[in-house]
Amino acid sequence: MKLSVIIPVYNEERTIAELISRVKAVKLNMEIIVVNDGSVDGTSRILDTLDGITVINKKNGGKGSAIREGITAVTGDVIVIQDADLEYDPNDFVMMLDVMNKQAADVVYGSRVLHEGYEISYRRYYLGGKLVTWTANLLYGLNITDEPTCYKMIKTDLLRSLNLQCSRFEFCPEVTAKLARRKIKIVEVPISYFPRTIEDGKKINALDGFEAIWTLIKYRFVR
Ligand SMILES: Nc1nc2c(ncn2[C@@H]2O[C@H](COP(=O)(O)OP(=O)(O)OP(=O)(O)O)[C@@H](O)[C@H]2O)c(=O)[nH]1
Ligand SMILES: [Mg+2]
Repeated sequence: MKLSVIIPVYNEERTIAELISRVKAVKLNMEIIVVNDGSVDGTSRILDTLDGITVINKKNGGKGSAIREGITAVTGDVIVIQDADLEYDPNDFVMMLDVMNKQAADVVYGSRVLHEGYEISYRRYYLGGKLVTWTANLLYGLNITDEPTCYKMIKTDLLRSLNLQCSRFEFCPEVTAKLARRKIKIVEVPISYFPRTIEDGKKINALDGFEAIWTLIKYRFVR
């Protein structure tokens, strides 16, 4: 099985090179697709110097639009989303893929909450994540612990068939909602998490949290 790692990136000059070298260090059959979402800092220049990756340059449209563009270029059997920061540990791909194979699952989510010693950056992000997860469980009868996790590993054919419409951070709730509507099982595994601060470049905010909840409601009640 070949893993396709999609990395949406917008203005991450401080972390992109280190992140890509960490992903490359993972011993798996994989391809790395970096979607540069109209970065205006040094990101593009850094990407030009790196080899062994596929780079797609596009006009800025948000994380969801970047991922959708990335999906069209994938040649692997399984896709995982990797942010261009250092909040997650790509070594967790190995275990996630293993669980996917052993449990014959189509979808594996890495849960930060299930990991012992879960680190919290800001209380509001933690609570926001909890609220989004709780809403997803309530609306779709799920029983997951970390809906907004970046580490969503999904079979390529399945992810393509979801016909995603998202542009920004509503990627996560749209995927979860559409999987749940089809009654596709989401297997969760514990993953490590090293939260970054807003000064470090974290971009998501409270409005994105409300948009996530609205997206969950929309796909629950509207076709
Ligand atoms: N804000 C923003 N981020 C983008 C855009 N395009 C791609 N990204 C990338 O999306 C990723 C997530 O941004 P973060 O600010 O770390 O947000 P987060 O809280 O980790 O968000 P999630 O993991 O998506 O829940 C980063 O790798 C960004 O570089 C864009 O247009 N705007
Ligand atoms: Mg992040």
